[in-house]
Amino acid sequence: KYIKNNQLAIVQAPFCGGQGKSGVEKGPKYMLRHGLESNLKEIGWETTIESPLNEKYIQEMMERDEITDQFKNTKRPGLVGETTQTLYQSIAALAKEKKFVLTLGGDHSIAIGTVSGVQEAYPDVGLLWIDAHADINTLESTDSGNLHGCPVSFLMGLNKELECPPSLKWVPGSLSPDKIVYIGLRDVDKAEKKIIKDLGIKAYSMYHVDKFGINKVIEMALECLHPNGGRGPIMCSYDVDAVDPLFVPATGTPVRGGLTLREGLFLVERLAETGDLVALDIVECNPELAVDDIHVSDTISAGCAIARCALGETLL
Ligand code: HAR
Ligand code: MN
Ligand code: MN
Ligand code: MN
Repeated sequence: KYIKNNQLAIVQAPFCGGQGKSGVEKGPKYMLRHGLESNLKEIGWETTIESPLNEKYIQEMMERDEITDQFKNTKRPGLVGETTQTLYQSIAALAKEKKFVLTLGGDHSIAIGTVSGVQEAYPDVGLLWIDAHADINTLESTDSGNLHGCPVSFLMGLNKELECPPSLKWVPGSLSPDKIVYIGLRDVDKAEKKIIKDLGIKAYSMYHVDKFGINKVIEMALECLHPNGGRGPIMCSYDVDAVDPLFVPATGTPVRGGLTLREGLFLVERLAETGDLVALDIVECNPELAVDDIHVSDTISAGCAIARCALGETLL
């Protein structure tokens, strides 16, 4: 009921500036080369490919050095701020046109732009963050200085009272703590645990997946986002490292003990079933970190399967 005429915008976000390993910017190209667009057409979507970050920009990005672009401990805030603002503007427009927005990353810092854009079209959107990591470090709490570990703190406006790099001041930061739910967590920093606890954010770690099973976990998560059996728009920001590295080896920060591939796909199959999913990010596929071709194809086919299942592909 939110999406008009099965319109799907596939947004390429080939960005690696939120972390230190190159190769993650190749995610969109690999997923498209795997046949993602035609597979989505086969299940009924009218697709367009959007590339808001043009070639020249990407070239400049790769050449930007992190010595001049840093703010306290954080790396490349200028680059991350500009890139996410560009994505934000493009995605806000697409979502307002009532298109489903599928964004292919790129590292997870791009979610600063994607979620802010989707929120502009759907102010009450509920966000499911599927990840091994909580990505909620603030400018003060981040140890690594990598902004892909911080997008949720920007989306929630947690850096507003801190001294903030000018490039990231555009972020509305209006996501409230009861409009996000985590699933898949298993590598959360001490400072992040405190933020999650203090703000009362709902989080289902791998402990909860083991304890309740994935079906119960997704039902509880959906209930958190739109309580009392209510309905409303849902966005999913899916970091492929939520799935166990057995199935998704080519990613920047793999953590063992993750979701099985079926659990990872079931989550998005269930989201598709609600009919309320309006946007999806798939991030952190890094084909250059694969040690062999099997690792590349495992990772890329998992990323594509997540997209297809979220967009309604069924087993039967
Ligand atoms: N918590 C760590 C940091 O802030 C590592 C998190 C980044 N890794 C990710 N994000 N892939 O999901 O640096
Ligand atoms: Mn992440
Ligand atoms: Mn992660
Ligand atoms: Mn192997």
